[in-house]
Amino acid sequence: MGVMNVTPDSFSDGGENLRPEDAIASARRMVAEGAAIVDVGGESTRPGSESVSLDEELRRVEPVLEAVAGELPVSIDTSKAGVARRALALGAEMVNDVTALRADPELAGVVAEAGAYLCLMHMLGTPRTMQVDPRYDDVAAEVAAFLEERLAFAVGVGVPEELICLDPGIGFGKTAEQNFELVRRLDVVLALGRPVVIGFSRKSSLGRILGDPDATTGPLAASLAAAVAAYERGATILRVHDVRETVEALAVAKAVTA
Ligand code: HH2
Repeated sequence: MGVMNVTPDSFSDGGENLRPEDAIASARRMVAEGAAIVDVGGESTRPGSESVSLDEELRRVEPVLEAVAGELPVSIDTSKAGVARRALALGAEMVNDVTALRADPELAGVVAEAGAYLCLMHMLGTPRTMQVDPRYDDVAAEVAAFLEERLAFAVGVGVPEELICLDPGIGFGKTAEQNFELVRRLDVVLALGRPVVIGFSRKSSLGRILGDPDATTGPLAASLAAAVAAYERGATILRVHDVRETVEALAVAKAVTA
């Protein structure tokens, strides 16, 4: 899953694809490089970020979706029913909601009605507060229990279980140690029986383990190691910024495990 942030402020690529023509070219490049899906987002959820209005989010993503959603496999990274509805009408196939259907009461119905794929992600708190001293007794068990409940909720409102994937939400209310533990103990989330998404790409835990306690991003080589580690533990969807390099790394990991 290639990351396409049409935002001025995303934590690692903010501003890069704010012009629709740049975003459209990047989306096409990601698919050419081997992405199975491009995740288009118009709102940053980096630690400390404030939410944007529906109009602003639509203004950012609509021109990109109009150009590519009918042509490429697209997921819309949004928590807003209004954005999801427009994206699905333009041909997006999946809704990636970092709030796992908790933010907008209308989103579940929009996904169910469209027969779209759905990604449910774990987050502790909100982007504004989530990195303020996150605590768990057992991070893997608590994240899995949350995802199990959200999965049951989504199925209950009419989203077929076979269209749903689960994501422990790397960096969303977790310390670096908790993020690494979630990948180490991915079997706890995999036990829920759905495909697991991991988005470790460029995240600050990668910079921190390399020795910078104030890192806000992580380098490419560390991102590739995280993707391979997650793949080896059973993740089947890797959400990444650097598609070509990740496809190359995963090709080798796959050749070894096959
Ligand atoms: N991470 C980000 C955004 N959306 N969705 C899922 N399912 N999993 C993730 O790990 C995930 C996500 C944050 O990364 P990015 O999009 O690069 O940054 P920003 O939120 O600042 O736009």
